[in-house]
Amino acid sequence: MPEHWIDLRSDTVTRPTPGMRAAMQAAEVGDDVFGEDPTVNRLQERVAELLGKEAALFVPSGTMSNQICIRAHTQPGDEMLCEATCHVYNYEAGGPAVLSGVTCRCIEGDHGILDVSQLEGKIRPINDHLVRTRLVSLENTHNRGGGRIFPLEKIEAIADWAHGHGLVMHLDGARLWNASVATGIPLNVWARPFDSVSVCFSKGLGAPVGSALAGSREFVTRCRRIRKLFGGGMRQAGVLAAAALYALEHHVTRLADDHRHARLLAEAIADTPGLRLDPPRVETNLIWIEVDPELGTARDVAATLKAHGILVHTPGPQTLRMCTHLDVTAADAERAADTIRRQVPRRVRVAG
Ligand code: TLP
Repeated sequence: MPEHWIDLRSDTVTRPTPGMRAAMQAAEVGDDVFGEDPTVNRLQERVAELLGKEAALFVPSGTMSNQICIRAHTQPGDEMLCEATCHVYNYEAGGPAVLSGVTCRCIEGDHGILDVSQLEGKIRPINDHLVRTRLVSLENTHNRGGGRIFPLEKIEAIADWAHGHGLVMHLDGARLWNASVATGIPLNVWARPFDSVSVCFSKGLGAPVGSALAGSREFVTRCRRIRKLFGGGMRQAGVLAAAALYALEHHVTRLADDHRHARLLAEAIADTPGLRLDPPRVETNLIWIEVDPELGTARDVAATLKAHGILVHTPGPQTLRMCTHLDVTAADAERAADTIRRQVPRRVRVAG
């Protein structure tokens, strides 16, 4: 077994750094269900400020954050418009249906990206037979879309259309930090078109736990009650908020390294017969790959890489995902790229 694993399965696998652990140990805490945890309050203020919103709320996970927002924006029998491969619909255990009684109308995008022309005409007329179209949910960067950045002008066009028709806009910004670092566009500009924004500290930023949602003060007050309903009220959560604050201070600009490492891996994949980047251009820290059946299955390729100390995710029979993050160094990325180039084609020769 290799001494040092290079874990590219997800950017959720990072472990808190010594600096982060020290910040957690030193955190001042109180009972956050009483609103008395000073570190949680500080984090919430900081997130609201970064996203240009009136208020923010610390929650245990990205899933809970998205689902609280959906619940707060809707009534049972409402409909949400979203992209067909989005996380909120596909990977949150049916949350909109189960937790909010909301139906999802999924619209196929281009690697997660929708154009306003695809939404036009999708609002149901007011009629006793019909669901009420209420909410548009977008994702930036788009996970299943290959870490693509949702172009700002497309978001703004969708928001103008949605608001013009009385709909509300939610953003699953689990990796909004990556979009901001890759484009240089500040977080508050990305967040402006949305009524609610969810961000995660436990992916690219490397915190062990935690997400936050942000919006108007009135919206966040309603979300606080729903957080309690969903069992997400936490007590001395300052130890976790301290990790998130530390990550905001120390781990945002370094996301550029993750993007550089992802491009390094993407070049190796592009050079490897039998592997195809999908989408072909890697914009942030996620790399989605289609495996030619002649090479084998995604699991076969993953097993080959595992034998050389590299772990990747196999979300589909012919689909692989690799993800760069805080615990993948430049040397790791180079080693992984080199292993892909050398070992994956050899698989075919051995198998053939
Ligand atoms: N994504 C995880 C898995 O759930 C697939 C991953 O490994 O990428 N929004 C987006 C865009 C996400 O990618 C994720 C997690 C979430 C929300 C949910 O966050 P958590 O895991 O904190 O509930």
